[in-house]
Amino acid sequence: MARLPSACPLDCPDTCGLEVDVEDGRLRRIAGRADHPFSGGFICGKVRGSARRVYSAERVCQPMRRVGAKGSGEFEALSWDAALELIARRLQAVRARWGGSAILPVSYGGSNGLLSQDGFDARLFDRLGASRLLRTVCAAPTGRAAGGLYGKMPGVALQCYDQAQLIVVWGCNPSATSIHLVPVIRRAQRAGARLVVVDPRRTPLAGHADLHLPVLPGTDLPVALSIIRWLFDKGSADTAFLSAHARGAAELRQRAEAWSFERAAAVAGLQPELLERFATLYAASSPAVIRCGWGVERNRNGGSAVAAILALPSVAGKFGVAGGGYTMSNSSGFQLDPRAAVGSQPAATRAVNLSQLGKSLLRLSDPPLQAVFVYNMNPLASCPAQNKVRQGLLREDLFSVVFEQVWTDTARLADVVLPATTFFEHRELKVSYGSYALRRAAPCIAPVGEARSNAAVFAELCARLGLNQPGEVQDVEGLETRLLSQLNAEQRQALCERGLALPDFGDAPVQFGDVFPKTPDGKVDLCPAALDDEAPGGLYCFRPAIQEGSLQLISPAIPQLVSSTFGGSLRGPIPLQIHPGDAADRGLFDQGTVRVFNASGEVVCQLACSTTMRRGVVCLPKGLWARHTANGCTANALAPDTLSDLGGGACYNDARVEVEAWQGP
Ligand SMILES: Nc1nc2c(c(=O)[nH]1)N[C@H]1C(S)=C(S)[C@@H](COP(=O)(O)OP(=O)(O)OC[C@H]3O[C@@H](n4cnc5c(=O)[nH]c(N)nc54)[C@H](O)[C@@H]3O)O[C@H]1N2
Ligand SMILES: Nc1nc2c(c(=O)[nH]1)N[C@H]1C(S)=C(S)[C@@H](COP(=O)(O)OP(=O)(O)OC[C@H]3O[C@@H](n4cnc5c(=O)[nH]c(N)nc54)[C@H](O)[C@@H]3O)O[C@H]1N2
Ligand code: SF4
Ligand SMILES: [Mo]
Repeated sequence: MARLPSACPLDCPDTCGLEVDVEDGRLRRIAGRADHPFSGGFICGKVRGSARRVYSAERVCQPMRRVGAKGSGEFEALSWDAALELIARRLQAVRARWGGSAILPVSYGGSNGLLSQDGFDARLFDRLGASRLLRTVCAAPTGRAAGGLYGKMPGVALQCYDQAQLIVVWGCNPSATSIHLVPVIRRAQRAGARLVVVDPRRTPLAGHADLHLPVLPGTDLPVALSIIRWLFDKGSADTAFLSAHARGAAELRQRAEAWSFERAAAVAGLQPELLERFATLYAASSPAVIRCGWGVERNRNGGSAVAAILALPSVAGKFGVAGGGYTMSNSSGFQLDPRAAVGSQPAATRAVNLSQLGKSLLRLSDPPLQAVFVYNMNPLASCPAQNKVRQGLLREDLFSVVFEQVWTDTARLADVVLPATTFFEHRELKVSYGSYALRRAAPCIAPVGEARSNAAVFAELCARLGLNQPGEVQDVEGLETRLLSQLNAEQRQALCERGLALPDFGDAPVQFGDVFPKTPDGKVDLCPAALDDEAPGGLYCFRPAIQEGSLQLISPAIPQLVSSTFGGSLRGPIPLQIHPGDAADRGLFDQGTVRVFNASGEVVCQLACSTTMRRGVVCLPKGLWARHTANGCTANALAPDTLSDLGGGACYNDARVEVEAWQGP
């Protein structure tokens, strides 16, 4: 038996170091690598058990071609050569008749690092002149807001949270989505730190918090602005910091002016006293750190809300000490660009917003989308407006390729399905976005069945379509060498010896001590003109919820299901969570079957009454597969394809629904 080093590249802030036991060429045990910082030897249950997924009956093992009607699930095997020839021919035909922009790559980045995304795939689609995909289903509004205020300033490292006196967990549920942060927070609490949680639900950490603000979804903006107003009014704003390091403070103050605690609390569905207690605690505590999560962004006000939250440490003067400041995404330690490494650049073609995939498949013209190539993503599970996505993918005149590890609901709708390797079967480089590390993983086992890596398949398609230029990088080894050449000698050595390299500034930067805003003038811009132009009504302009549907549906992660990747092995049914009072008002019973509906669709599922829910808000987790509900639809059938104020992000948590007892078909 061999014990091999690896690293988990899933879309998760923690990027754990792994050790993998392999016997007779098969995965036996997957565990955490004890000598790796932050993850320190323990990993989530999903990845610990992921050998089951690697060898599951649902694995795509060969290239397959549809033989029955679209969506019927009838496929026949074909050779790789025949499959790639078919795809190359169809893409060429679409380009000849409609132009390159009739082709759309559809990807997000489920388990993908620098070697399996934005390298050879980018070269293929850039050079075909395909439509450009705006990957907005996650992190687009947060990225716009954080970038606008601070440039890509590195945030507080998660392992430094035990140095804080006050920890604010805002729209984030680390118990499901960043498990290694939980023990750090609990340790800090034992040493006397206070914890505030801002979340519509009583999450596990909210249950341990000194203060829990159960805001209505989409109302963080007035909450944050009311605290900003109070800080200025009470003389608690750090005017010395603001005049030395920030621009736009007067403008921000003016825009916060309308938000008294009373008014913000009324909009957010809270007691005003809670806001005052929060503001007082924040002003009085140092170091104070805010972990802003992605739950804040998934609504019409998400971008401005994140901007207002990230403005708080500037206004209150919380920077310059270890454990003080904010964390959003800590991905800026390394600037490695696989697209540049393969010599490509984005084509100047039209942009298609991934959060409006369904609408784009159904309605785009000039030219209409004629071919989609799905990889690193499960759009039927993950995109809003699921019924439109399904209808779009079922279009008879659309040629669709799905390059997948397992038979997802999306794969079942494809014309051609290609088998993809998992990260146990291909090499990968991954920059963490929680702790600060670049990790490297070599393959531990041979590809299962005929699976191939993204790099191999996209490089081969580039070759078949004559898109390569002489002297360019042609394979994954060449790509990796190019990327590693951008590191310094010490980082390269650490990566080779320990599988892990740290950024120039180390792994625990102090904001305004070691790292500073990466804005053009090095200052915080509290009211950036570009964001002000982009947000409807201007930055920090609150847009009230659409008043249809008496309940707000949110669809955050749960521990077993942070994305759809592990949905295949999760047993159903998965219930809709509701406050017992909201259930009683509607004559609904715990564990009864209900119909959750709005104008976009309906979900038939079980009901679970839970006092972790607040009144007016129901919850059905993200990442569900058709098998998890009675009618095959999930939260995304109810999520609108409207866009957030910044970054064109998805508004999953703006869904408004009614719930009634299911009367049968
Ligand atoms: N192990 C593992 N971890 C992962 C991932 C993985 O694949 N594996 N995926 C990662 C990815 S892609 C992401 S984006 C993150 C997401 O992780 P988080 O940042 O935790 O985001 P969510 O799970 O969407 O929601 C977090 C919380 O926000 C609350 N919420 C919903 N709406 C609002 C609102 O309007 N305001 C406030 N204040 N709270 C709200 C929800 O109730 C929820 O408890 O997790 C990452 N973590
Ligand atoms: N309702 C609702 N929907 C949401 C969200 C929400 O809060 N609410 N959150 C959104 C968020 S935060 C995110 S990040 C997205 C995630 O949505 P997706 O990007 O769809 O992520 P996954 O569900 O993990 O699916 C990734 C797929 O890629 C495949 N894959 C993994 N590695 C490889 C590879 O190397 N090659 C190939 N070819 N395929 C591979 C996996 O098998 C998996 O099926 O979902 C979004 N959807
Ligand atoms: S906690 Fe995150 S990084 Fe660690 S093994 Fe699980 S998914 Fe991977
Ligand atoms: Mo995400």
